[in-house]
Amino acid sequence: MDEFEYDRVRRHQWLAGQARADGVDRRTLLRMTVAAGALAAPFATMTTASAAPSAGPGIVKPLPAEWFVPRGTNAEMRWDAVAGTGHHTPTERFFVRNHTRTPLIDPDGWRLRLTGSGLRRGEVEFGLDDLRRLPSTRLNALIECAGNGRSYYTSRQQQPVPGTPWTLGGVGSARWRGVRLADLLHRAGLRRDAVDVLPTGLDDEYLTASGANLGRVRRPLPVGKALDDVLVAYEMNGEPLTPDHGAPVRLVVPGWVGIASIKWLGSVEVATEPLYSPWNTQYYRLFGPAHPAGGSAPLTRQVVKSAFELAPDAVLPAGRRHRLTGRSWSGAAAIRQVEVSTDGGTRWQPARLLDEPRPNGWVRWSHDWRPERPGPYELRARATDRRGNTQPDVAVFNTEGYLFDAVVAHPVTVAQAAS
Ligand SMILES: Nc1nc2c(c(=O)[nH]1)N[C@H]1C(S)=C(S)[C@@H](COP(=O)(O)O)O[C@H]1N2
Ligand SMILES: [Mo]
Repeated sequence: MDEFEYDRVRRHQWLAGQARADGVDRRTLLRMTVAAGALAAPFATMTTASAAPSAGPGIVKPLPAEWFVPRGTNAEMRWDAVAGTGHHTPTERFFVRNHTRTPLIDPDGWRLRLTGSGLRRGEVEFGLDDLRRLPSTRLNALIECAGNGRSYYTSRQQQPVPGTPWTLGGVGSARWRGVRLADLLHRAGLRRDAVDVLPTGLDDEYLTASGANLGRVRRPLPVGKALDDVLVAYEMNGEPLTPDHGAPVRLVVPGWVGIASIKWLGSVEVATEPLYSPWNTQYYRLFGPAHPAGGSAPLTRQVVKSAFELAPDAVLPAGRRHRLTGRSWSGAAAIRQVEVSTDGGTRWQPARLLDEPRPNGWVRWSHDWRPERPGPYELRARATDRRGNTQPDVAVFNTEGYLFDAVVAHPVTVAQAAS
């Protein structure tokens, strides 16, 4: 079943009253259902709520200013800090996105509980040793926040949006190791008519800015994706997971928006009816004039993006050759080509790709540039993936500022070379 078909079936189940909304106001949803009709994804509520401001960062690892930009409870990776660091993002420099704060979980007492109507023999538990004894799988995958690039809706397109104002550093790549979620589900006795799984984190319950308690961070996944390539990971870049990135165990959902990759995994409910949480109803859908009245379907795959490994407003001496480097990625397919413009978007030249393009990963690239005249410049990079998705000049607006995919102008200053 493809994602579209899946969503259709789910919607049908919802309309037939066979779904369960968890922490979502059912009356509101039903009203929207009637208003939106059966074709639009009908169960979303309109909202402009954004994350509560943080009391403190709640992040365990050090966040030196050369590596990170602090963003409330989150930390954004600085692109100039990862030039030359290899294909994957070193764990110490990996961005952090926390709804509340990083919990410290005792790995010895930790259990993963599988529960729900979608299991044949009832609840099953796994400890960390149980997971480590099962056959393991390695996987390269990016984690990228759905809001990565959000600030450009406001700064480049004059379309103000609430939420964490990420530039392009809400993304990282890592080598993960763990057990396929498919293996755990099959061991636990997955029923053939199960449709959704709901992974839940062990971090604190999430309070919105207006004080509503949305409960623990959790977001349903269709069984189709869960059985395909989702990993229950206990290792990142060859080491046990660190606290900020989900220790002892997190989900890794390749290609999808970061919220799918639940950290500090505590339980997975498996159900024969569609499941809902605020994270696939009022958040992580597209709302706005270009989208269906009740909001888009829940977000799945990430879009195409490119970033230069340069500080904003970097200063480069004139009359010298500079090797500009950067990375491009897509949630839908491997990258096919990357073009660079150094003249404000008039002429484009192909960048040199430094990695074999693969799905679920980024390609590093370089472009040599020798600016002669001092002054301000704007550098642009534009990628296209193997499905033909390319970066537009303008991203389609949505009220929460998700999935920004447009080409980003990177300002630099070319300075008179010292003689
Ligand atoms: N339990 C839990 N899982 C979570 C989150 C969270 O706050 N709590 N944040 C999600 C979001 S929005 C993103 S983008 C990724 C970020 O993963 P990272 O902090 O390892 O970079 O984790 C996801 N998993
Ligand atoms: Mo995110």
